[in-house]
Amino acid sequence: MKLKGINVEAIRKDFPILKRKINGKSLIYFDNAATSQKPRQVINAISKYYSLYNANIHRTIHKLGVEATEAYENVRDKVVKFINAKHREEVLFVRNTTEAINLVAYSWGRANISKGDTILLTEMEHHSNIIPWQLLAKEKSANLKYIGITDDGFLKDDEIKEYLDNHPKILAITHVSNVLGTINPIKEIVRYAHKNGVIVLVDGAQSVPHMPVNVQDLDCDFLAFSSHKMLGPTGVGILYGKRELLENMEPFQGGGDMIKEVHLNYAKWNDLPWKFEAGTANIADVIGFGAAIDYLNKIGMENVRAHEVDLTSYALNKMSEIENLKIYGPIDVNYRCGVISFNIGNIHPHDVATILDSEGIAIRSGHHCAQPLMERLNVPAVNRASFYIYNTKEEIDIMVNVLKEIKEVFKI
Ligand code: 7TS
Repeated sequence: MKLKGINVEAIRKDFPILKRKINGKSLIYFDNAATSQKPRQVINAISKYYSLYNANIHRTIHKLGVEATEAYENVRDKVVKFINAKHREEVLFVRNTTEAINLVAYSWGRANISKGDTILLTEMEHHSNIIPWQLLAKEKSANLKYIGITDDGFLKDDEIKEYLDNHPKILAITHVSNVLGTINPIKEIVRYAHKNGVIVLVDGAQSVPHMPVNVQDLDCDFLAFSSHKMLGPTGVGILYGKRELLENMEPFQGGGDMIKEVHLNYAKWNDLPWKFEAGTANIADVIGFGAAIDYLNKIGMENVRAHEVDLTSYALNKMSEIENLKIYGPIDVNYRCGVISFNIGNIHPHDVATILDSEGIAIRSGHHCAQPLMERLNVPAVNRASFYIYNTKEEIDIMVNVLKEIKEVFKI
């Protein structure tokens, strides 16, 4: 089962959950865009921290505290390398992608957005890259504008240019759509945005786990992503920001660790990156995230991407053979990730997901926290199968067979 550098059989042995039976069937986990499963290396790293060197960080000189601080800060270095940031001060630990975007909307947004300014988004954003900007726009009487989508699931090129030419203050855009799977041409968009003096925040929640992402190459100003979608634990996210921007931003939250000195009536902020890490950090899960990065590095992100391209083109072919099954998003796998959203006739997605679940197959159905996109597609909901390193073509065959049975039962 060796696939373009990936030994899926060996990988699967590292994931204890894949041994589970669901309704007597082997679990087929196709809900990776929501959260990925965790290998034993990640679970063990968390357990080892609590068993052997649990202590608070950045404040103690005892052995356990030093070990915990080193382990936590080592993970920052791993993230710096993983996304090729220029400086370690540019990588901040937060709770998730959502918190990373809220941090920018709060700290950068409140200082830089004024009445009448435009915040540019796209119609394929996840709610977490819409709501923080809606809150900001309301507070500042600013405008929101959305780049539209073609029927093939791409951003409209002419609108990208037209809207950027009108000098919005910021473009907040997803790298990969969590519904359509579309990979947006971020590097080109950033270049065009910068020509117009526009800051760009990239939502990397669905890209960083699945392909090589290099912030210096993309030249984006901010990048947000979550550990839990890339083999790591929940409760850890990353905000990358260019040093100069972060230096000029006020803190997001106040409290311990983010200060240098505090007096009764004033305080001085800590250096980057700690200025933005108030309170006791999620130490254990950051350490777990480090193990996840090690795991992905061992496979190689090029190989992760190649495996998913292979699975996705296989699934797209098989699924397109099913009459009345509509697939959303680009058909060419060069422009899409391993996320396949679909509907079968007018069968409600929750019915499809329930029947698949009875066969041990986990997919997601619903609006996928992208209601404006659902409105654009003119559907209330879709089914979504999303793949990762431990998935196989055999699993896709099993899903496709059940989908065919569903079609028969519903007489579609
Ligand atoms: N941005 C995108 C593109 C996402 O897909 C998600 C989560 C988020 C942001 C938010 O990430 P969080 O870790 O802060 O929650 N997407 C999904 C999904 O598609 N199904 O469940 C969560």
